[in-house]
Amino acid sequence: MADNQEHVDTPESNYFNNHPPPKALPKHETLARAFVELQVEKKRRVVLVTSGGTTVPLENQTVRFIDNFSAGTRGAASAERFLENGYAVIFLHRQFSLLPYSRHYSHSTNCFLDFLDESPSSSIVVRDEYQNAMRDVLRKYRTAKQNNMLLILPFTTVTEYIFELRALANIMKPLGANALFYLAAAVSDFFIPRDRMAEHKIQSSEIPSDVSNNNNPLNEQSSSSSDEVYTGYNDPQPSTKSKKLIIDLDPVPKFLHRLVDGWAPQGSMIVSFKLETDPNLLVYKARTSLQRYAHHLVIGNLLSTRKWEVVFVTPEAPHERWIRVPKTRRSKSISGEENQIGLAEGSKTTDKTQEDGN
Ligand code: PAZ
Repeated sequence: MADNQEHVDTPESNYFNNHPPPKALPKHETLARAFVELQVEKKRRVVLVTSGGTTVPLENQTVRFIDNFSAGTRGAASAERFLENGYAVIFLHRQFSLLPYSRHYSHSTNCFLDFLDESPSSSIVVRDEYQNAMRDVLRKYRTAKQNNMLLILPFTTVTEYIFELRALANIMKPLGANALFYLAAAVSDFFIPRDRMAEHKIQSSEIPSDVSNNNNPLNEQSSSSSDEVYTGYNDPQPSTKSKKLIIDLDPVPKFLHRLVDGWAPQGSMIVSFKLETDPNLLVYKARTSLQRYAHHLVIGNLLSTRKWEVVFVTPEAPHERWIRVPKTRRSKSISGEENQIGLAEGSKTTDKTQEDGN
């Protein structure tokens, strides 16, 4: 059986069998295969960094979708640290989220135009005060590109993400213990199965059946097959419709154990992230995840403090280790953006944090 085929009847295999693969997958696989072959030849370690949030479309021809929080800062910052530490990086990111290096000069808070000026001869130049910092970023970016150390691949939906993850893990098999998975993407836990998804834009008012026979939930609610309706209106009396949209989501099957038990190369290392908002839950959830999937490391973070502190939860003692950036070192980047803990950067910070008694 090919590694990317699922024949057993499990929630995971049903997911793959019931959803078409993303259109871009064959192209991404070709790029990834060539990239991995090169890294094997060069005996480099390769990390797959996932970054940004997945979407859950409400319609097949998608107008509306549910999104997951994540700007992609953690993933992009960590990718830079991995590159600086000799790793080749496959950067699987939510389309239009932050990218390694360019993140310093992009998005609304850091408009790249603010870094530029017009010289007396009308050429566009970088403003004097940003020259050093920008040169540094540019050199690192060029080095990564010229040495074929960085492969950037996008996803948008949760389904695309899962297909890409499986395919990339499979392509990374020849790397064996030289492969690392660093799963910082914020992946939705819920989705609408394809067979319950509206084809067209969900309507907020009833459409006469002679105009359209599409799957408007408002129309379907009055039909007898109400159990096939994935969205509907919360009013039992269609004549007094309250115009509420009820969305019925299924849990996304847990793919981490498939990654650990089958997709990932033997001997590879798997690091997952856990985001919570309730401080009382964070370590418990991170530990539970580690026990359930038996991978190597869960990095826990809270939404409100994620830029300054993370907790490493490991199977080995000390089991729980907090890494904090002391207040004095919460410097702003050249573009004014506050620094974010990346893996290598974070490890350094631990000692410093302990020295500072934080
Ligand atoms: O992308 P970002 O820097 O804004 O946020 C990073 C993060 C919080 C999404 C990441 O560190 C993380 O925890 N990812 C896993 C989220 C989850 O529990 O699914």
